[in-house]
Amino acid sequence: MRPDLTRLPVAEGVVGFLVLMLIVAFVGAFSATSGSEGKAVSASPTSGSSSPGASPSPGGPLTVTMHDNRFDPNEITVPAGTTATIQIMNDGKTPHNMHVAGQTGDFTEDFCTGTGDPCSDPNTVRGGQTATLTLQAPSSAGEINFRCDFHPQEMTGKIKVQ
Ligand SMILES: [Cu+2]
Repeated sequence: MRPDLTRLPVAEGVVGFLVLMLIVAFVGAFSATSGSEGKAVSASPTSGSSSPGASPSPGGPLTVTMHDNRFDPNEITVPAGTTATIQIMNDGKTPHNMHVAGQTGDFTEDFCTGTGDPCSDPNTVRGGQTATLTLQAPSSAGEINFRCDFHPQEMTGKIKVQ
């Protein structure tokens, strides 16, 4: 009992000092790493949520479905000064086309026989067929009429340039 009593306080003191040093070292190391990790975690959600969610919507595809005899939708919005590609689908049984008025606001020729007006490609879209129309939107805001040359009275629409 007695030798133990004399040695233990010394041994305990040394061990205790070493343990204290280890605790200080670990606490310092952990606080340093957790601090940097905290910054990394808090920084990534803000940078990740801000930009990718907003970008896909403005450049989304423009689609127009042609029925017998109407456009759906019959009003399209296109940003000014951009080149828009419109995907067209004829969901009806009879042939249709999409013919956008020229720069003067008039339909320059029937069935897009000239080169002036933006028209669906192919110009005659049969039932079940698809087509595309590339439109160079003017740099200023306004409205452009479009129509189907097969049904020019009832099958019309409007492109809003914003
Ligand atoms: Cu039509």
